[in-house]
Amino acid sequence: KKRIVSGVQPTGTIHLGNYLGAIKNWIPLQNSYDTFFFIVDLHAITLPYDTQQLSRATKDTAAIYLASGVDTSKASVFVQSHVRAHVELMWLLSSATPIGWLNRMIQFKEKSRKAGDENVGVALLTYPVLMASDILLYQSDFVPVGEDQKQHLELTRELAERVNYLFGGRKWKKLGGRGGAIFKVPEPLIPPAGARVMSLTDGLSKMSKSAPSDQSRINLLDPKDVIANKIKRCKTDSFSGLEFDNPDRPECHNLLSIYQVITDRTKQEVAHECQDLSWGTFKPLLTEALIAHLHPIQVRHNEIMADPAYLDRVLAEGARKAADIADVTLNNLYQAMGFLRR
Ligand code: AQP
Repeated sequence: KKRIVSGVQPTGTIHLGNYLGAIKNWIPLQNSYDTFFFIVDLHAITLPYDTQQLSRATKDTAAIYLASGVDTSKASVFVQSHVRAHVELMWLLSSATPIGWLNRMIQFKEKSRKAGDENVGVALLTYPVLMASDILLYQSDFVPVGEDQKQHLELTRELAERVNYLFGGRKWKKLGGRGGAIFKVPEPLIPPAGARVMSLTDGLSKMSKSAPSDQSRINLLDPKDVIANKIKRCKTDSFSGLEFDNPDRPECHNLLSIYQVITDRTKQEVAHECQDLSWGTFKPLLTEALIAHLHPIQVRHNEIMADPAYLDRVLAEGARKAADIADVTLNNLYQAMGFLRR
């Protein structure tokens, strides 16, 4: 079976962008792939954060995975920091990562500009190396991510090729030239719709956990009245009718795209249904569709959070399965890099 890994950071609350760009797409993949879905808590400390919140947000995120349909009889669900190989591999990979590759990363540039100099730790710069470790440890074939992670995934691919070139050679020869690179070079899986959900208050910025205004995003656990209020107040325009792909109407494209994905319909169907609608007619439709989709997830999330022993069991089992695979990759690399092994 081909393998898939993906994760979300337990920073703030999971929003519709994380859900449509990543989590929702995991569900059908579990049936045909060997899947590993983790909560990337080590990534959540790259900017100043609240230590009181981290473990709660980690559990919450795990419960959202399960409530969204991740099935533990098919997928392994675990917490990144529970599998030590992630950090260990990161150190080895750091030695093969040119610093210029990291300086080029758009997310680093944006986040460091916003955070201010004294809040920018080395970890914000080296974040993509940890992300590469997360992926390469599992010899993943595909990584389902939103559009914003494309550049980090490209770096992962380049790093895999570089390590295979630098350290894989001797091993390949020993294997009689049968292949057997240290890392598999993974491919991104970017959904055709929902890959870039935009802010409700500005159709040109991505919906994001760290945006200061909560009005800019739908959180997966927002109660019904909050969802209704956010949609009621979200930014629109004064054109008549509704349409996709008009560059002068980014908010319109975004809201129609959300409606399309949340109702599991094609772009053509939604374009046809909405072409003559006013905002006043469309907004209640969108609100209803969001509530109908998110409410059952919220109910399941609450049930899961009410049974912490169950969640602990799932995460322990997931970490055990993940560590078995991760340790093999890590040991291979130690060996290929010439370390004395015990
Ligand atoms: N707006 C988005 N549209 C589609 N996909 C998105 N993702 C994030 N935002 C959107 C996808 O969600 C997954 C997990 O993201 P993450 O938590 O690892 O980090 P992020 O991209 O930094 O998420 P945020 O919410 O935008 O946080 P901040 O505010 O810290 O930047 C990834 O697959 C991502 O592509």
